[in-house]
This record gives sequence, structure tokens and C-alpha cells, in this order.
Amino acid sequence: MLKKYFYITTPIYYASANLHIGHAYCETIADTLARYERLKGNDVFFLTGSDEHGEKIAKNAQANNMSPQDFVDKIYLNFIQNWKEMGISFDKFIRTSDPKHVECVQKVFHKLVEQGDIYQGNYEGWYCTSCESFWTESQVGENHTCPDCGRQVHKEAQKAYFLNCKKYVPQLLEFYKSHPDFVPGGKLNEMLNTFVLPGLEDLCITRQDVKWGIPCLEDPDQVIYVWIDALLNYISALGYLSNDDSLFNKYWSDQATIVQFAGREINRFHSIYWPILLMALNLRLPDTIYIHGLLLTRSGVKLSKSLGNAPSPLPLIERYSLDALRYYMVREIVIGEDGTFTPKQFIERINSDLVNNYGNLLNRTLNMVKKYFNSVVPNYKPIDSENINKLYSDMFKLLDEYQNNMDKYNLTKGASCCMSILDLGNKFIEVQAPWILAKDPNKKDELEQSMYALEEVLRISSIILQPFLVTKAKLALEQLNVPSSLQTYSSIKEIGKLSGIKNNPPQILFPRLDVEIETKYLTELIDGKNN
Ligand code: ME8
Repeated sequence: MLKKYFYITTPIYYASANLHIGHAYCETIADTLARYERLKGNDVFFLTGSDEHGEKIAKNAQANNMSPQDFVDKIYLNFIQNWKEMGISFDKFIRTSDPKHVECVQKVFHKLVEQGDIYQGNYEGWYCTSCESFWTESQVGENHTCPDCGRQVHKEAQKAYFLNCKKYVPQLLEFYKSHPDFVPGGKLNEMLNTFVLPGLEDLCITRQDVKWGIPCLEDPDQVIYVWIDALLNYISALGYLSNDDSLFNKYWSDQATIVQFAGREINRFHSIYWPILLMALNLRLPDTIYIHGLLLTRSGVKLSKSLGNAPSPLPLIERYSLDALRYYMVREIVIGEDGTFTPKQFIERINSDLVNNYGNLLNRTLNMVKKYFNSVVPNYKPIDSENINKLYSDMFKLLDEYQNNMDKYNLTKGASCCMSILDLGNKFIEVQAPWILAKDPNKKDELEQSMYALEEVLRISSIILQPFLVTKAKLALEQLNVPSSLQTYSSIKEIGKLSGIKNNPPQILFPRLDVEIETKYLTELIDGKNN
């Protein structure tokens, strides 16, 4: 298979508080894709980081009696720790207070001033301090509230620099038209209808009274708007405009597939201003900006650090395992849509998919192979058995379906295809009833090939479950004792090579959860945070 280059990014997280399960969701889906592409043998560069400037962060630092830099240095360590515990396999963590990033942003600013895309003017408008966003009269409506967070906005007037967005609207519209999958799932329409088609305003990209930000070298009174600073992380992280731009040339090139994830509340910045910035810099645009949904409380409010209603993922990992939490997020929360972390659903999903479907199939298969064949996988040979042949052909169909879905970033359906393959295995056991075959010497071949087929079902499903179950799928492959050459994606359809392998002793992958006890525990944990 031809190796492809993938550049996958998550938004960078505001360094203002502890991470919560909403952030963990965003990071998990991007990480799942990164692991899937690596599994396929592709060359992936996966970026995440922290957004460390702006008024909000300066205020938080002050409230903690710290300098902004000391404050973000501490938060950054906390982020790294959290992502390690979540199994996030990033290749680089970018910080916007990194001098290399600062230099890149200043160079971009200068370049755009030189070429006339940034100009000086006066800004008067409605400002939301919490979102650090300016809004127009029509956007704030009669009640003067922020369209993003609903908080009260106030009027601000100041000398400022503007990005000439209007100039790029025709090019932007042309790009949207010729790249219908740029922002998939119909997520572009709202942006088009609300912001672009009514007449996009030029964006105010400096702030006069904010001190904690990247200084604007053209004007010592100003700092660069936090969103311009933040968006540029995606290319500064690769060394754009630096002495070493080798990563940039590799991953921001036409040979790479660029996939960027962002939550729906920051869609506007990613699908409008980010492309405009790239167009102004004469750089290629990403292949896909994937706008994901948000985790909400049961009363429909966004889980958010500023509202203080969001639990940390860490106690959930400690009690239920990393894989259980990651799997639930990808499988249960339909990608692209909003979702709610629901205790009972969580427990039931883990029990039905991971304990019953996966863990049980593994356990039953290993025990039967132990009982009938002393744990040695029988030799493979094709036989004329309708059930066995159907099992293989149904499994191959699902494997193609898995790949089609994963290639379109439909991770929820990808996970569900893995479960359907395991379902096939479980139903096959019921239909074949190996315990009956074992009593009939004429059915020796059928018994051997049934056990052989189950070993393949488990090998194949464990390989493709790895992007979701980052530790347990590997453990299953170890219990099966699959050689590493047969754990690869390229070997996935190579049926027949497990003959003679001795399975290792079975061990429980996922312990069964008591629905009542665990639902109560989780409800208390979440209700402590949630209303
Ligand atoms: O937006 N459910 O930072 P952030 C799902 N720094 N995803 C959620 C969520 C929830 N309840 N709450 C937050 C920022 N997120 C900027 C980004 S990028 C150049 C700058 C997601 O810390 C949110 O949608 O508020 C976003 O994608 C990410 O977490 C970071 O949010």
C-alpha cells in the first residue's frame, strides 16, 4: 500500500482551567483517527496544544496571584499529564507562548501588512469579553447578547488593525463550491447563511487594552487578537517561516491529507477566517475541517469549564479503564452530533459491547480451543461448510464497511462495524454449537475449522479495534498469541496463517459492571458537577 502523509490537528485548548470530558471527547476523536491512519501504515503528524494568550487567561493568572507566564507554564504541565492519561498520541504539543510561535505570528502579521491585506482603522462594535469576540449590531440582537455564549456584550471603540476579509470572499465561495467535503456534514450552511452571504465584515485583529498577547511590532500599543494568534498554531507548529520548515514542507504540502477537528462553537473561525488567512498567505487549504458536536449536560447545557459543570475524565478512567471511556465517547456519541454523557447508557454500552460481545467471545473461544485442542489453533483448511464460508464473507464485507466509514471520519460507524464482526462470531457459536460437534467424530473438520474461524474473527476485530481500545485490543492479540506480522492492517485479510499457534491462558478483558451500583456512582459523580 502506498504510504500517505496525514496532518491531523485538534483545536488548542484555552489554558485557563482544568480539562474536562468535553475536551477529552474532542481529543479522543482526533486521536482515534490518528491511530487508524498509523495502523494503515500512513505517516501521521498529530498536533495538539494550548492557547495561552488573552484577557481571560491574564485574569485567571491574577486571581491565582501568578504572572500569566507562570500560570500557563503550570497549566501546560497539567494538560500534558491529562492527555497522557487519556492515551493521546500527539506528535507535537504546541504552546502559543513559545517564542517560535510568537515569531511566526509576528512575521505573518508583517507579511500581510506589507501586501496590503492588513490595514489600520478604527473599531467600534460589540465585544464579548468571555469569548474574546467582536460582534456586529445584527449579530447581538436587541438584547445585546453574544451569539456564541449568550452573555451580555458591551460597546468598545479603539484604534485597531483589520484583516481584509471582504477581498477573499469570492475566492472563498469558489473554494467551498469546488470542495463540497471541506466542512462535511452540512456544517458549512449555517456559516454561509449567517456570516458570509449577508456580507462578511473585515476582521479586527489587534487589541489595544489587552496586555497578555503577542505584541504587534507595527504598533507598540497593540497586541495581536488571540484568535489570529491561535489559528496560526497549525502552521507555526510545523516551522512555517522559520529556519527549519522541513515539517511544514512535508505535512502542509499537496502530498499530505490535512484533517482538522474543531467543536461546533468554533466553526466560524475554522471554516471562514482560517481559510481566508491561508488564502492571504497563498498556502493550500486543509482537506477537511471536521466540525464535531458538543457534550451537553442532561438539561442540554454545554459542558464547560467556565460554567463549572463538567467532570474530569480522570476518575472515570481510574474506575472503568481508559478504553471504556474512549470507546463510549466514540461509539455512543454520534460523531458530528451533540451528545450527553449518560451514566446508565455508559454502563450498558460497556457491558453489552466490551464485556459481552468482545470479552466473552475472546474468553469462550480461548476456552473451547483449550478444551478441544489443548490451546493449539487447528490447521486451517477450506471446507465445504455454509456457515463457516458465510462467516468469512460477512466479515470481509464488514471490514470494507469499516474502512469506508473510517476513511470518511465516521468513527461511530467504524466502531459499530467492529462490534458487528464480533456479533457474527457470537452468533456463529450459537449456530455451530461446537459442544455438539465435539461429540461427533464425523464432524472433526467442522469443529476444527469453526475454532479456526473464531480465532480469525478475534484477530481481525482486535486489529481494527486498536484505534478505539488503545490497550485492551493489544492484550487480546497477546492472549491469542498472534505473531506481530499478522497484527498489521495489511495482513488483515490473510486468512490461514494462524495454524499451530498456541493460545495464551485466557484473562478477563473487561470486568462486568453492576448496572445499579455503577449508575448510582456515576450519577453522583456527574450530578456533583451537573444540573
Ligand atoms: O475553543 N463538548 O478552546 P477551548 C465537546 N482555544 N467539545 C468541547 C466541549 C464540550 N462540552 N467544550 C469544549 C478554544 N470543547 C480555542 C481554540 S483553535 C485555533 C483555538 C472543545 O479550550 C471545543 O469545541 O474552549 C474546542 O474544539 C476544544 O474543546 C477547545 O476548547
